[in-house]
Amino acid sequence: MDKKQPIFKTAESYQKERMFVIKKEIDKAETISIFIHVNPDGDCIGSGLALCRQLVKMGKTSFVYCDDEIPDKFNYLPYLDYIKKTSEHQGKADLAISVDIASLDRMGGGISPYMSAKKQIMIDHHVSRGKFADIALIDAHAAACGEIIFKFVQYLRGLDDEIAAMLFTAIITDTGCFQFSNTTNETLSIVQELRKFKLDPQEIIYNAFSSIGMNVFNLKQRVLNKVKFYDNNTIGIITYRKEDFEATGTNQMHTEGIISSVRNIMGIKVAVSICETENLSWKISFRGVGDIDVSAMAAVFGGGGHKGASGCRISGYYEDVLERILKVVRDYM
Ligand SMILES: [Mn+2]
Repeated sequence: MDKKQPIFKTAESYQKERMFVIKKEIDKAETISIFIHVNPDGDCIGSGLALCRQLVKMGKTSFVYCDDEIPDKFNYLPYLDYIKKTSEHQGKADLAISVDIASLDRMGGGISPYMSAKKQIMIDHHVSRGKFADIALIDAHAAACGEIIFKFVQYLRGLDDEIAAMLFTAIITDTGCFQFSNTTNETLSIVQELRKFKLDPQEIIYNAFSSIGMNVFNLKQRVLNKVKFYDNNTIGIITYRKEDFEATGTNQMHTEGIISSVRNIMGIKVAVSICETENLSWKISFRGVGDIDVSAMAAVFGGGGHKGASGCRISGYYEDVLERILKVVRDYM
C-alpha cells in the first residue's frame, strides 16, 4: 500500500465534508452575497462569477461584490453585470461567501455587508490567511481558487459552458498560464475537464493574459527602464511612482503582470515591485523563482500569499522602504 494514500484520503474527505456542509447552508439561504478581493484579478473574478452563476441556477438571489474596477480585458466574461459595488448591497444576506480572500482587509468595502450576513463562509487557497468565517473551505495546494470552485460546482453537478470559461480564466491567471510552480497535475486535469465544454482557450488566454492596451505598454516601457538590479542580477526591483501612472493614464490596476518581465530574466531569483499608492504608502509584490518562498518575505511586513507570489503594504520614505525590502529578500534567499 502506498503510505501516502491516507493523507490524500483525509484531504479529500475534508473537502467533501466541507462541501456537504456548505451545500446545506446554501440550501437554507435565499440571498447569498459573494465577496472578492480589492484590485480584483482573474482568479477572484472568474471564481466569484462561477459561484454566483451556480447559485443563481439553484434559484438563489446572488451577486458578487467588489468596489474596484474590473479590468477591461475581462469583458468577454459572461455574467459581468452580476458584479456590484458594495454600496448597492441591500439588507442582510442570509449567507456571505468570500472567495480568494486571505485576510479581511483584502475585502475592502465588503467587510460590513459580509459581517452583517447571518453566516459567513470562506473559500480560499492562500497559504497564510486569517480566519473570518463560520465555515472555511481551504485548499492551500490549489493553484487557483478556481480549482476549489471547480470541485464545488462539480459536486453540485452544475458545470456548464459559461462556468467553464470563468474557471479557465481563474486558473490561467493564477498559474501565469501554467508557467508557475503552483501548477499541479490536478490543475491540468481540471483544465482538461473544462476544455470539454464550449470555450475558446486561445481567445481567453489572449484577452485575459496576453493583450495589453497602449497605455499599459507605455507604463511598462517607463518602469522597466528604471528597474534596479542587485546581488549579481539575482534580485530585480521595479518601482511605480505616482508620476508614472499620471504620465501614462494608468493606475495600480494596470501593473498586473509587468513584474513577470523582471521575474523572467535569466538568473533572477526574486523580483519585487514597489508601487506608490498614497503619500509614503507602498504596495509591495514579490515573485520568486524555483524553491524560493516569497510568502515568508511578505509575512515579515504583515502580508502573505503563496510560495511563488506574495504581497504586503509598507509605509515610509521610498529609500527606506527599498532598504528594508532588500534586507528581508537577502535574509530569506
Ligand atoms: Mn487566487
